[in-house]
Amino acid sequence: MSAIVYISEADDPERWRNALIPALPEADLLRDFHVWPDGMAGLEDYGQVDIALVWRPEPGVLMKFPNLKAIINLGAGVDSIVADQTWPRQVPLVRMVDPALTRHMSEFILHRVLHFHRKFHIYEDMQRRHDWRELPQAETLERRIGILGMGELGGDAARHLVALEFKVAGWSRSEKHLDGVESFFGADQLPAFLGRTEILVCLLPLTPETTGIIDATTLGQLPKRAFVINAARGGHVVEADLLAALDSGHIEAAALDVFQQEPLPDDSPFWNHPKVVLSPHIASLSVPKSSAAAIAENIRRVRRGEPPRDLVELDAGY
Ligand code: NDP
Ligand code: OXD
Repeated sequence: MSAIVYISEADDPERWRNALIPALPEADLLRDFHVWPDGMAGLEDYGQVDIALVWRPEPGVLMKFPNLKAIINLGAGVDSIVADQTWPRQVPLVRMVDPALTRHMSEFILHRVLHFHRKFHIYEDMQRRHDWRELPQAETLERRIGILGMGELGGDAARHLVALEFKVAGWSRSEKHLDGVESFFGADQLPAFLGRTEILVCLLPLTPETTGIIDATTLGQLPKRAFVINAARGGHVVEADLLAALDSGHIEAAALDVFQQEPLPDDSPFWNHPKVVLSPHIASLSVPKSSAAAIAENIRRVRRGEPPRDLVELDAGY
């Protein structure tokens, strides 16, 4: 007996069930797809559940299912799961790698980079003041973009920025070999990477090593009037340090999609900050129709006793 439990408050479970039905035709998902916590009535025993489809499950909930063969995350970042002290570490944890998720993130990064590069943060303000002037424009071929995190998302964003002929560098744990992208890796090379970066993009996973990585020290290593784009996790940024750097003018402007506390509290200084453009954690969104085939294939693999693809490396935490 096998069954799927869906645990997420962020999305409509029917979108996921409807996408999975054609992708996994051998399963009876009208019977064997249960939505936590209110749709569990048809299940006799939690021991029947072998697959958990999750997004930010509440701490402790995964422990209730003793026979899980895989926890499949419905997003790329698994930080909320690995932060749960009770998370069953012996169960394979799969993260989302999906072309639509990747594409949407690259769209977001391109949009924000171009916004700052072409000075729309200033032109939009000028419009409000009826100010018709042309500002000096930096040359694309000389504009230095730096991406923290060169995985699925950082790598794709880098490729798109290279296609527009920006000068692109990436920082990761291991060295990368991407056409047109200068690779920096490891903690030792972070200051040199930051020193050459005018527009900083964060696409790191949130781990103990990367928490608070954008702080007064690293911001201070960026050149004066640099820009910061954070589309990864709020925990990467020490928010008070970023606010201080914006207020001092060392950082010219920031685009923030993610925050320490989400939803962003009503009294957050970021809402009305003149140098901040923000969005409600929508840089990229999971698309059930696009990711259903890969999820179904992983379900098949674990049910056959094979390891799933896109496994999270437990020691690395991402
Ligand atoms: P990947 O696991 O594919 O890539 C992570 C990258 O970060 C790798 O290049 C890795 O290096 C690098 N990295 C990890 N730890 C370190 C470290 N300590 N020092 C240097 N580099 C490090 O992740 P994805 O690209 O799929 O996703 C990245 C993050 O984006 C997610 O974890 C999630 O938090 C966020 N995200 C945000 C979304 C949003 O809507 N705002 C949507 C989707 C994702 P190496 O290659 O050497 O291993
Ligand atoms: C993700 C996200 O990690 O949407 O996929 O934040």
